[in-house]
Amino acid sequence: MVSRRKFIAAGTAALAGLAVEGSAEARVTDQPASTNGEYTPVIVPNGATLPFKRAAGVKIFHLIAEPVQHEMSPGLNLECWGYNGRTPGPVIEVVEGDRVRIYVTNKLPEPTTVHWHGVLLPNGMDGVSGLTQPPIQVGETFRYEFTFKHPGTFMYHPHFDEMTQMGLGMMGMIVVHPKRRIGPKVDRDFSLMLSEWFVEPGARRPNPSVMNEFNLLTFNSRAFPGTEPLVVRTGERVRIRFGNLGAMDHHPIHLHGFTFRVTGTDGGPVPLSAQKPETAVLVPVGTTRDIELVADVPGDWPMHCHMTHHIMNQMGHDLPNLIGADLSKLDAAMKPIFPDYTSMGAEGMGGHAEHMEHLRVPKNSIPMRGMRGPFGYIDMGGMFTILKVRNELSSRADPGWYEHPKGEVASVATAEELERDGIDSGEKKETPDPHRHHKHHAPTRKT
Ligand SMILES: [Cu+2]
Repeated sequence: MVSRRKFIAAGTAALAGLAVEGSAEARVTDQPASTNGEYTPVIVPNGATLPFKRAAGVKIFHLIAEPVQHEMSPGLNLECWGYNGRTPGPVIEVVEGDRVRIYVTNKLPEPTTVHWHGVLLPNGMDGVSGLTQPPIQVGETFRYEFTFKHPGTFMYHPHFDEMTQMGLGMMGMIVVHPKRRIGPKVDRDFSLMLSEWFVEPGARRPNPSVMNEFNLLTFNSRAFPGTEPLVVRTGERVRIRFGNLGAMDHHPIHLHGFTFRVTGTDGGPVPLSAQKPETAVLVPVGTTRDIELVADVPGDWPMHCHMTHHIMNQMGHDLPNLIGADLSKLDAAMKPIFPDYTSMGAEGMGGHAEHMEHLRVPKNSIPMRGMRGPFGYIDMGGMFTILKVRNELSSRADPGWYEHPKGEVASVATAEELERDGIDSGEKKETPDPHRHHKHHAPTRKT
């Protein structure tokens, strides 16, 4: 029996008292990640970069490890752990050769450390509790200081109680721009952290102890429909940086509409001779991958993990296989007991995501939730977002749904077309209704 239940189965501390050494020109200023034309600043959908101050040839950052309130998608608010009020933590963005001093304050209920994944640095700055440093006790602030020697996409995360701290959201990306540009200039440079979570429907805290049953898969700790689209102008060169600090799963990230090349990993830039065209990139746990493409075709192009269980929201997996079963007797028997009972699965799962919007589900849960699109319901969630490519853009805000040129949308074939091309559809000949759809997919826009 498939029941509904089965499915449901900023930092606060200022940089006070920083000693500024050196000459009179050494001054501390609040500084956004301003580029002076050095590089294209990174864009963090649903996220932020970490502000820094400059002092005597050093960039000074302050990370605060702390519990955070986090909306994973509309309707799902969680108590996570992160940095500076968010998960993932803000992106640390620097330039090759930068010397940094990174203060880490621990406001968690237990010790922590920060490891700088992929960064080449002195051993004592590596952030491994017990091995290269003592843990940062509750309330303490540690200082890390090193020079970013090579460009690339790296990550930071705790190396203390990793399962709990990372399972609750403690991770972040590091972007090191090359001192001298490698390859063509990119117009848009995006950063996405891939993570996986288990949140019991209705619960407010992710459970970090599960090993396989992850039911929320996220880009920058947001599950579709909570993911902000990537908005670009037609013809722009786009870089997308992926990092994976999930516990167990590697993610083949697939982009529709384009081929791209993998131009970098957490080892650094990939030489041109080793770049090959791809449409999906596997991002294994504990690695980063940079891809680059020219967005030369306008439209709404999905970008998602190709593991189908990773584009669902809070889907239970201990379900019997009911494909093809006759459930009418079961439905009739259940109605007097549970008036809103609906068995599912005999004709596949399509449409049930939309149905879930109307069912009573536990508060603070998004079982199988998707989103209403221009042609009906998009019954996907999780690790799914949209690359929106437009000829005209007045701003970089979400431009809404793509307006397709006339005649460029797949639609029901007419009787004349079938006849013309000798296609026997097996259907009785009748005038087709161009707006006929599956019962759950009433179109909201005329095609
Ligand atoms: Cu995946």
